[in-house]
Amino acid sequence: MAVQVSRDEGVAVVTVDRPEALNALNSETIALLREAADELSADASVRAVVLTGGGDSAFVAGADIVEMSALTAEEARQFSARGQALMSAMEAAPQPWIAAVNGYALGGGCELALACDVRLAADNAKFGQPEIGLAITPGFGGTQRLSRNVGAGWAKYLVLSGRILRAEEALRIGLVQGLYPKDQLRAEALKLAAEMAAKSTLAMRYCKTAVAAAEATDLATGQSVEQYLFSLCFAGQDQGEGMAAFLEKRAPSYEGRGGS
Ligand code: CO8
Repeated sequence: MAVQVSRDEGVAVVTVDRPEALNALNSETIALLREAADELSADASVRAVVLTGGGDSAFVAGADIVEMSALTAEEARQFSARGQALMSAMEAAPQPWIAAVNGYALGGGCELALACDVRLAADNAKFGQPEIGLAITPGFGGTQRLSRNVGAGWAKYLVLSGRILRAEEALRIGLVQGLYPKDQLRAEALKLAAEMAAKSTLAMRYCKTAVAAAEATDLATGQSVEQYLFSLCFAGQDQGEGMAAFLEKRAPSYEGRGGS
């Protein structure tokens, strides 16, 4: 299977595994990833997700160029739409998604990492949107999410040149949030996932929604989204438990339930 999913103590690991094509995304892989994203979103026992690539040289080396080379314009639109829907499903997931970028994250691979909430990279990781070199634009949301993450200047630099960034440069411009020696990346991603998995699932979901509103709305609307989500935390049970645990100097035990 080109996509494997494992679950352990509230953390799921999703691995894209097509060693013959450096984990490139063909239609089948996109469908399997979408299936996995939908299943994990519906599984309340999964509280954080780590997404990575199989093997040790690639996260995902892009959309599959063999498959794309034969597409008609309408098929290309549908391919782009299915890829974009996958990225949106990951963003809308109730749990945090952490990309553990263990090698090439190019084209659709960089876009897949950008659809995750947080990106951690190995020191051998490489990032870029090389589509211009194939005479196409990015098509899985890269032109949109890249500027939102690193600003229009860096987005244009990458999209217009097709140049590839090393992991240290990706860290410097804020494309990734952490950089680790290759053999430590997985453990670090799992450690972050476990920390997030221990938080209130209710507050986690509201935090994701509130930060997403910053990109989708003006400041006043975003602040009112924040205000209502903040108040909703007080209608659930986790807020009382979180604050009591702090005051009683003990670890909290969350139920993740909203108020009735
Ligand atoms: N698609 C299909 N096969 C690939 C891909 C890919 N994206 N990347 C690598 N492969 C294959 C190679 O063809 C090769 O296969 P084979 O052994 O049969 O020749 C195998 O994987 C190993 O690759 P290399 O021998 O090239 O490995 P190197 O270590 O020499 O090079 C690179 C690694 C630099 C990553 C190189 O493989 C490369 O440049 N790959 C292509 C990167 C790229 O351009 N990605 C962007 C693709 S476009 C895209 O993602 C658009 C997304 C939006 C689509 C919207 C819908 C229309």
